[in-house]
Amino acid sequence: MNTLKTQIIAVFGLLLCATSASAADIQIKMLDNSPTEGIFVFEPGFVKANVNDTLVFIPTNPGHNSSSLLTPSNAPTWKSPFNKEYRVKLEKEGVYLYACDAHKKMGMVGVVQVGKAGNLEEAKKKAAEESATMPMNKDRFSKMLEKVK
Ligand SMILES: [Cu+2]
Repeated sequence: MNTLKTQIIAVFGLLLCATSASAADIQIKMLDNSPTEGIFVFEPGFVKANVNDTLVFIPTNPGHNSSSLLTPSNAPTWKSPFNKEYRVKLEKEGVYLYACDAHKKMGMVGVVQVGKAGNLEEAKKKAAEESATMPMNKDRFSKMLEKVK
């Protein structure tokens, strides 16, 4: 009987762990150069997250920041200081676009999908406007947005 009780308690414990699979920190490095993605990148550039996850921008190389270009309606915008670790909590569903203020023109941009991408068309429009001003890597936004499902 005692063994059964122990087993039941153990199963309950496991269930609790599984259902409270809680909000995650998602690290995004700010890099001068990536062997796979080229120069001036956020890595990973595309992130799929859950509501209440937190983006953590890591100043792996100096000279970068993170600044939102588009957030879902009623989600706050952000603008991080340069060369500082910076956290953005994702409390609303939708697509987020952001860039490094110093290197946006070089395509240092990123896309985050949180839950359902209700504002995808708006995001694509904004991304196309921004991409049109980039002399290089103007296909980065569209490649990332293709991953939004
Ligand atoms: Cu930068």
